[in-house]
Amino acid sequence: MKTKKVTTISQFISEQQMQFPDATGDLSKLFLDIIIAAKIVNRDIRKAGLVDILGTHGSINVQGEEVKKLDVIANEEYIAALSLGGDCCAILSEENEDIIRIKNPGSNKSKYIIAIDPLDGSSNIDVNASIGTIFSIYKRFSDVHDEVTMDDCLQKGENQIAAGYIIYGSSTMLVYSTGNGVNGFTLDSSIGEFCLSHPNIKIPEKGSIYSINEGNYNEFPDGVKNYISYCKENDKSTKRPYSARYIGSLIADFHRNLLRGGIFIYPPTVKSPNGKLRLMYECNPLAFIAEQAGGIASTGNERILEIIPEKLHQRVPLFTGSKEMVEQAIEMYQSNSVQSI
Ligand code: P6P
Repeated sequence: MKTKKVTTISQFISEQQMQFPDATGDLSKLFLDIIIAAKIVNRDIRKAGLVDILGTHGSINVQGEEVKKLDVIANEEYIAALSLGGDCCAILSEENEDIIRIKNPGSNKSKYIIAIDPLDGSSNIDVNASIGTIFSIYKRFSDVHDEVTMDDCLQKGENQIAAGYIIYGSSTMLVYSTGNGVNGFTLDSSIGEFCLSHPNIKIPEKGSIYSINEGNYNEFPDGVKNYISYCKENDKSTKRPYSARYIGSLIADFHRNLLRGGIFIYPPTVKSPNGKLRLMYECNPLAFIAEQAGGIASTGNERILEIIPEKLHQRVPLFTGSKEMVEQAIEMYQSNSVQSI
């Protein structure tokens, strides 16, 4: 029986690095720090129901110990791995109000900054739905001998050196891009390695899945309501009505659409005029991946990757997925985006 060649993510990263003779290897080492944390978080998630780390942060478990929410634990594990690795100088985390400047010897001389959502979809943790880690990597502007500045962290998405996510689903996958296409790696727990399983991912130009929380329908702008009606119309030539799929976990909805084709929309609503999703560690990394896979990511009015960030945790609306579907949705949104009551 012909044995299938297995390419581990470490082998893949070093092969990629060899294409850049002047590469120092720092980015590769940073990726390996992320991979270590991903394996640790995966281990904790897979046993979450057994070791009483579900539930709300601060509650006391049967042993009288304080229960930490899994997303708090994930945050601590990513910060620990990135700090110990010494390959990044600062972290912007969804779980921390301010920038985490890493002072370890070596770290403060690193040129890389990470923006991360350690465990997105936390409301799904206790019901065993897929959740994910999302990350972006930037290069600092300021001199490595100076303190990391806010400007170093508030960079627009098109400055990303790399971006990716880990989805803890029916299998655990790491999907990332360094600007040369998108590749997916599935964790083979029997050898403890992420192995190349989805080389050169391209999102289908058209799809027949739309993902949006229709519970907020009455708060949507008219243009979004019109697009939802369009998705539901009977038209065989465009494979409508589309299928509605909404897991309520951004990574799960995004990943399905990336592989199958589809559109994900978190639009502005009356209550949240900038939508709910965060620019720096949700929309920017996923926009980078979407574009590298041939898709689109927009606020409905502008390309996500061109937004100049103003705040670390700012929110933006998100329309992302298959090129033709997103273009159609944006056209309908812009032609009639009167905010309806
Ligand atoms: P809603 C999860 O809490 C999350 O941040 C994303 O993962 C998900 O796409 C979104 O919120 C779901 O929000 O308002 O539809 O429940």
